[in-house]
Amino acid sequence: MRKRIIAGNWKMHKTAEEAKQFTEEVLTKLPESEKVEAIVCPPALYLENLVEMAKDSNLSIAAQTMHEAKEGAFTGEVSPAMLVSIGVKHVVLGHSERREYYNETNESVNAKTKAAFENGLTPIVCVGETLEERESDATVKIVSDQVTKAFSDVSAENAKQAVIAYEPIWAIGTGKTATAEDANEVCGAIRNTVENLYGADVANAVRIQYGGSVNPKNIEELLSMEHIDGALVGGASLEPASFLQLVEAGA
Ligand code: G2H
Repeated sequence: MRKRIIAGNWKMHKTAEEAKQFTEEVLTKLPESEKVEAIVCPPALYLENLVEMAKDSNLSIAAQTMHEAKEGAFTGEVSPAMLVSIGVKHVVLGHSERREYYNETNESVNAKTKAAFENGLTPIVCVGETLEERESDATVKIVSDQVTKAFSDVSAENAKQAVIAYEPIWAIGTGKTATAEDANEVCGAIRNTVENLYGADVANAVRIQYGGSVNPKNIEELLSMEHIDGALVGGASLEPASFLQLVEAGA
C-alpha cells in the first residue's frame, strides 16, 4: 500500500503572520493517520519558522523550488544544502509555473532531481500537458517524456522514493479539473513509464499525485482512483479548514 500524500502549495501567498496562524491551527487539528502524509509548501522565506513549528508533528514542510548547484553566484536562489540545513525534507520541482515563467526545462528539472537525491531531499517532480497538447492527443507522450527526462541518470533506489505530480496545465487555478478517470489514465501512463524505466517494483512504490483545481469536493473521487496517491493543491490549500478537509479525505 502506498501512503497517500497531500501537499498544499501556497505559491506566493501569505504574510509571515498568516503563515504562522495557518500552521498553528493546522497543527492542533491535523488527523493522526498512518494512511496519509500531510505537507505544506510555503514561500522559502517561512520555511525555517514552519519547520521549527512543525517539528515533532506529522506535518512536513516542503520547498516550492530550489537551485541545483551546491552554492555560487545565483542571486535570489536557494541551494539543496541550504534547505537540508534548516530541516526541509521535500522539494517541489518543475512546477508548470516554474517551467513557464522561470525557464525551467526537462534538463534543469533533471539536474534539480539529481541534486535533491544527492542531498537526501525527496523531490515532488511536476509534469503535465498544455491544453493544445491535450487536444492534439499528445498528453501521454508529453508526460512520459517529461518523466523520462526528469529521471535520467537517477538510480532505481532513489526513484523509488520519488513523488510525481501530474498537473495538467489547463486545470491549474482555472477551476477546471480533469475528470477522475482522465487523471487516473494519465497517472497510470506515468506509472507505466516508471515501470519501463525501472521495473514493476519501483513503479508500484512511486507515489503519484494529481494537481489542478483539487478541492474538498472533488478530492475523494480523485483519491478513489487506482493510480492517484494524493494531491498537490494550490488555491484550496490556503485556508486551514479546507487544507484539513483535504488531508482528512486521505486519512
Ligand atoms: C496546481 C495546483 C497546485 P491549483 O498548480 O500545485 O494549483 O490547485 O490552484 O490549481
